[in-house]
Amino acid sequence: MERTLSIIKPNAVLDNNIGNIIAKFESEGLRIAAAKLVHLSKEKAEGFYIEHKERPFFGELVSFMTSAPVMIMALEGEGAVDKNREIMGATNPAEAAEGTLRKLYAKSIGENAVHGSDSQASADREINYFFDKNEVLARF
Ligand code: RTP
Ligand code: MG
Repeated sequence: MERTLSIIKPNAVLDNNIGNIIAKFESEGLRIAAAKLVHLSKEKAEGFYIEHKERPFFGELVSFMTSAPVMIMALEGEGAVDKNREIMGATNPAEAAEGTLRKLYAKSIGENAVHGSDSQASADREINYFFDKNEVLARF
């Protein structure tokens, strides 16, 4: 059984869409294995997005991700990494397919409602970055 990291970003939390987004994951067969609502520090957000450190949008990204609370989850299910990326849709909501979370809840390419790990290696790193081992539930 695969796991992936999902973050409901500040714009979707402020718009009161946490429940709608979780309902979509559950209806697609993903199960929540860990979850917390937190307000990220600048240091924690920078460390999470370290691979984008040299990108022109890095400052804007960190400032957005620390602007309000985020809901961080480990999602579990068959093919969880790819399934979550499919449910999210394209990074840019203008290119996201109908019915995807970004089509429904993103405001812009920056404020795009959700994050999802892009590979199993990223998922393992990202889940360990935010959760202690004993906070991620075994299959149930
Ligand atoms: P994510 O990591 O958040 O799941 O999104 P992603 O893989 O689809 O996109 P990625 O290339 O990893 O970019 C990370 C996040 O940076 C913001 N971004 N802003 N202003 C811009 O041109 C720009 N490009 C990317 C987005 O919030 C994106 O999700
Ligand atoms: Mg990414």
